[in-house]
Formats: sequence, structure tokens, C-alpha cells
Amino acid sequence: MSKDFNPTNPSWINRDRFVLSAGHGSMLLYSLLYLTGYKSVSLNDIKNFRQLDSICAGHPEYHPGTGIETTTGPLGQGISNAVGFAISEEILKKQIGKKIIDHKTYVIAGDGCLMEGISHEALSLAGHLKLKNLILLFDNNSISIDGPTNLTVSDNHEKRFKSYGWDYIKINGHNYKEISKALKKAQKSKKPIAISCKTTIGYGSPNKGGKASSHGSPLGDDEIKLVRKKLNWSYNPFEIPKKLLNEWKSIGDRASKKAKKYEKIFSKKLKKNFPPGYNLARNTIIGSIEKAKTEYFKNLEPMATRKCSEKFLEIVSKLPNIIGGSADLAGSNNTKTKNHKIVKPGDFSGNYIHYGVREHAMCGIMNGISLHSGLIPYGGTFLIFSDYCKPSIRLAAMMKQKVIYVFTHDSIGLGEDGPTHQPIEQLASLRSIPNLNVFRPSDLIETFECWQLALESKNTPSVIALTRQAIKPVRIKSSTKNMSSLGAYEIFRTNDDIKVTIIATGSETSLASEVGHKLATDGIYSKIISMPCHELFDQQSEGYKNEILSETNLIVSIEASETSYWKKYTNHNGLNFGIDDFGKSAPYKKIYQHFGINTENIIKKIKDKL
Ligand SMILES: Cc1ncc(C[n+]2csc(CCOP(=O)(O)OP(=O)(O)O)c2C)c(N)n1
Ligand SMILES: [Mg+2]
Repeated sequence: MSKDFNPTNPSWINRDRFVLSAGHGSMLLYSLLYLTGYKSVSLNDIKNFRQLDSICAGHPEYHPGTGIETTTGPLGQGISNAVGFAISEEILKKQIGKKIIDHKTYVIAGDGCLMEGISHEALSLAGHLKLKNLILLFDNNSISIDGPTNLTVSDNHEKRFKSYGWDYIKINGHNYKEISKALKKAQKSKKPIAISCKTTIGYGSPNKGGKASSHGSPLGDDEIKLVRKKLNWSYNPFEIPKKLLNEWKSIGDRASKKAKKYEKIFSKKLKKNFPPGYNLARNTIIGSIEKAKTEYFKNLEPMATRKCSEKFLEIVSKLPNIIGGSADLAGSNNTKTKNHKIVKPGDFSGNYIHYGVREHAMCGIMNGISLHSGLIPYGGTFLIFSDYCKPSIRLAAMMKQKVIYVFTHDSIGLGEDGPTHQPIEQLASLRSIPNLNVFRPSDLIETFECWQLALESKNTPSVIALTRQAIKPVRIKSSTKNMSSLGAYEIFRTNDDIKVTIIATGSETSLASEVGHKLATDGIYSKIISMPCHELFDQQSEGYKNEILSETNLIVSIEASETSYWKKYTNHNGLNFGIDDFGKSAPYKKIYQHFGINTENIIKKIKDKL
């Protein structure tokens, strides 16, 4: 049954997914898309390989609706993406029935992908979960850039895959019959399966075939002549004989016809059964969100923002399309609520994934879940370990995916675990990634607002940085407007005629408020700005930004984190309270004192400056 792909409707939800983890082989994908009749890639595009604005980029990370699902530049990422695709397929199949969702995910990975650590994390989780819909084709050519892989690798690939709980079969990767037979077998496998395809790099090149030199550099005119001779190919460059082209197109046409039949039958069912997205279901949960806020206003108790986040997740976890998880820190990240059900090996009726201590794969897998379409993934770890997630976060931002990172223990406020666990430069480095919103809310109201913004974002992934320690609320009156959507806003001012603007985020906003009140008792008046999201603030009108930033000569920032990123708001003559060194292991209030992030020090420095 060929419902695998459809050149005339590349985005069909039940298509098989194809991931090119060895993204440097992108021409394989472009040529197949062209030959089978996808409109997205023309022969001209292929001629413009790697040229400005050509769809045939060097590494085409993702192009929606073109047949390019995802191919990864950073080796190994694609394996984790494929695991995410396979998880999405299983979850959606369970939710809406296998008559509607029932497809496979194929991934081509090379020696390099399997050398990368992320492959271990992702393959291990895939084996554990028994993802029988996942087929990995291993381009086993025993060559990478520096030479033969025996320079660096002595792994027994078969034993490695089998120990993860995968099936493993070996074929000659240049033998079409063997490839076809292996794929048929793989499609019936009860486990995830790897097909080791023994291949020769630069196949057909008499002098460069099988050698590392054919990986990246052109063969050269003389060698190309020899290849043509060897492969018995007498046509001009880019000339594809009509007969051959027709054969390929007919494969595409046959696939389209079959896919169309299925699409017709299932599109109605699909519409009826597809889980409602967050935006669609918003009205049904908005009441619960408002109720939780009202409860909060009654007491206004200090609360850790990770706890506030849990309260929000308790509500949205009722929506089937939001898939939570954590890298073995569910209880610390507060990502798993009483409403969650765990995804288990072979049982995908849940909505919460225990990723294990596998941060990198977790984030790569979330990219795959999001790219599959239909589900919104969020996953947690400590903010410090965002460094283990960074390559995948960067790709999510580049591919415009709605992935949400819940990073708790977001400062020295975590206390005794000390410098290895205390994030310093992490916020600045996350903020420097284009198209990523980094939220650091100050209390329950802002946490709810930031979560809503993350879920309603269309093309931007979000980091939500949350405290371990309880913090005092800063928003004490209800408002219908989502103030965090402005990125920064005034919480209060102590007088009409102010001398100082104090900007803070997260746990430091209540400290900023305290500073403001105390300064007022000495006749120094200020306004307090909460800035839960730099990126959203930077997108506001010049007028609004001036309102916030141009009222006083002195601007002060307070954030228990590296300070350099704040200079663009405070200017060189402002004051930045933060930490430009690694943290300390001690009860957290002592660490705040140690680094001078306390009322007395801040007030003294402001007075000195004025
Ligand atoms: C994370 C990462 N590190 C390094 C590279 C640079 N790089 C691109 S291809 C490659 C070698 C890959 O070898 P293999 O997967 O065996 O591909 P083959 O040469 O066989 O096509 C390297 C090191 C990369 N793309 N990603
Ligand atoms: Mg190789």
C-alpha cells in the first residue's frame, strides 16, 4: 500500500516522514524530490545548489510543504528528530485511530551521526519505548572526513543497536533488491530497526571512491570523465533522458493517486477527530486560568515560579495536544502534574515523557515532535543544563518550531548545589539566539502570562526560566491585559517626578520593588520595571521603548545573572547588579549578600551614582 508520500500535497498529515540526519547528502533529497514531481524543487533550483536563496541550500534544515521534513547540519540531530517524529505518530495514532494516522519514519544516518553522543541518547530511548514505526538506514561506508572510521571507532554497531532494543539487519547498500527486501522486512518489524547499508563513498569514481577525499571536495573534470565511463553515463550535465524522467515521474504519480484516495476518505474523519490545538481550546481553559489567578490574589503568598508553572500546567495538561516531559527532573522542574499520564514502552496513550537523563536528545526529540505537526512539546531541566540542549534549541529557533523549554533553578537562588549548578551566562547566551523568546517571570501572574505567550506563539520557541525558591508576588492587582506581552512594563512608581528607572526580572523584581520603596523614604523617587522578556520588549514601538527607557538619566538593572546583556538598556553610565563570576555554594540568601544583590548595597550604589 503506497500512501507513503504525495508530491502534489507534500504536507499530508499521514505521509511517511523522511529525515536526512546526514544532511551533507542533501542533493540525494533534492534530486528525488525533483524526479518524483515535487513542485518545490526544479532543475534550475538544483543548478543553484548552495546559492543565495535557492531552496537547495547546503543543509536545508526545514521547508514546510516542500517534502523537506528536516535535514540536519549538526550530525546526529536527525536521529533524535526522527525519534520525535515516531513518538508523535504513535501518540496521534492512539488519540485519533490508526485508520487515520499510521505511517513510518525513515532516517538516513552516517558514521558521523552514530559517533555523536546524541545518537546514543536518542537510540536508547527509542529502543526503550519500542518505537516500531522507526526505520534507520545506516550509510555504513566506514569513512568520515579525517579518513577511515577505524581511526576513531571500534564499536560493534550491531551489538550496540541490539543492546538498545533495536533490530539490526545488514545489506549491500548498492544492491537494489537487497534494499527493497530489507525495507519490506523493516516495515513489519516489532521494534525500531536499523538497516546497515554497506556502501562505498564516491561510488563509481575509480580514484576517489572509498576515500575520505570524496566527502567534501569536487571530483574534478578528469575524474568525472572516468566516473561517466565507469557508470556508462553519456548524457550532458543536468540532462535527464526522457524515458528515465518519465519512469521517476510515474512513481510520483502513482504515489499521489493512492495518497489522494486516502486523503479523500480520511480528511473528514481527520477534521472530526484531530485533537484541538491550544488556540482552539483556549476558550475552554481560560475559565480555569482566571479561577487560578483569583485564588492567588486572595492570598498573595510567596511562591516559587516553578510551582506557579505547575499550576498552569495542571490546567493545560487536560489538552491532548500538549506533550510534557523532563530529563529526569520532573519533581524539580514541576513539569509533571496530577493530570499527566506517562508514555510507556509500547503504550502511547499518555501525554508525559520521561526522557531520562538525556537533555540533548530530549530537545532534539521535541523538535521532531513539533515538526511532525499536531502536538506541542515542552520539556524541563535545570537552566544550567540548557548548555546540553543548546544545539537543538538553536535548530528549533531556525526552523521556527513551537517548542517550550521549562528551565528551573534559574539562578544562585538554588543555593547549596553551588557553582556547577548555578546558571550565570546561560540567560545571556539564550537571549543571543535569534528567534527565541526567553521568559523570566516574576510571580504567578507573569508565569501564566508567559506560558500563554509561549503556547500562542506561531513561529518562535520559548524558554521559560523559573525559580526554585519562593518569591514575593509583584503583580498584586488583576488586569485583563497580558502585560508580559509587552516584554517590559511599569509595575509602579513612587512619585511623578522620578530620578531612577529600576529594571528587573524574575526573582529580582520583588527586590527591585523593595529598593524603590526604601529609596522613596529618602526622597529618591523611581519607577520599577518588570522585564519578563527582552525579545518581546525589543519588538515594541520606539515610542513605547522610550517611555520605559528614556525618562531618567539613571537606569539600573537587577538580575542574578551575567550582566553584559543589560548594558544595551542601561547604557555605559547605568548600574548593573548581577554576577560576573561563577556562583557559590551556600544558603541562597548568603550568596545574594556575597554578590551584593541586596537592598542595602543597591541603594548605596544608586545614592553614590546620583
Ligand atoms: C556536529 C557536527 N560536527 C561536525 C560536522 C562536520 N562534518 C560534516 S560531515 C562530517 C563527517 C561525517 O562523516 P559521515 O557521517 O561518515 O559521512 P560521509 O562522509 O560518509 O558522507 C563532519 C565531521 C557536522 N556537520 N556536525
Ligand atoms: Mg561515512
